[in-house]
Amino acid sequence: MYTLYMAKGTSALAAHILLEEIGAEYQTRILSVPGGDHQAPDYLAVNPRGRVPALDTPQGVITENPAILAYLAQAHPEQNLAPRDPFAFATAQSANLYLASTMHPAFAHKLRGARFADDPAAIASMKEKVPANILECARLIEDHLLQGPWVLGATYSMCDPYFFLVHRWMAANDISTDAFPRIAAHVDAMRARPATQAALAQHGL
Ligand SMILES: N[C@@H](CCC(=O)N[C@@H](CS)C(=O)NCC(=O)O)C(=O)O
Repeated sequence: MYTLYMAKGTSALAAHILLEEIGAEYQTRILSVPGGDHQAPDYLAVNPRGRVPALDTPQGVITENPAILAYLAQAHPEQNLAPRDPFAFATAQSANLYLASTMHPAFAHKLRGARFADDPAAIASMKEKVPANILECARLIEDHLLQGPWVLGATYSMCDPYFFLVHRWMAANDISTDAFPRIAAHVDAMRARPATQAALAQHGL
């Protein structure tokens, strides 16, 4: 039995979709980020980083989206959600880590500028730059990372639930998927899957 610590509408959606895809036994603990639940002592005891998601597993807690996704894929090898060849696995990790280390932080500058600067003008300037940075990330994903129809090509993998967040980060910055046919087709293919639908429903989306 897994426990997914999540907040609705956040990047926890990726692990949530993968749990549904696997058909794993899990429960959710729903936190409110605006309500500050992620900074409350009982949650900091689970994840001292004070972020969601966190996944409690029979071996302990895992944090960071790419680590959670890779763990779930490797803990359920029969589901074929991660390549076994080292180079192919590294390619999958490279795609997921691009989201974790570049696109998600670029998005975070919209709301979390105060983590990077104190000067209100600097914060405003960072915020202003977010749509351009998200657009640049989307272009790289369209042209280089999303092979189509799935991220890794013909086979659905641990990367797909994470890349489903891309269009949400784009939409939050008023960037349409119209000029991004691979991303648009990926969104449609993801939405057609019962696991995605089940997770979205639990996020009220
Ligand atoms: N690097 C972390 C980032 C997680 C993260 O920033 N989650 C957001 C929700 S999408 C969060 O907890 N935000 C609360 C905050 O930044 O205080 C990961 O990939 O898991």
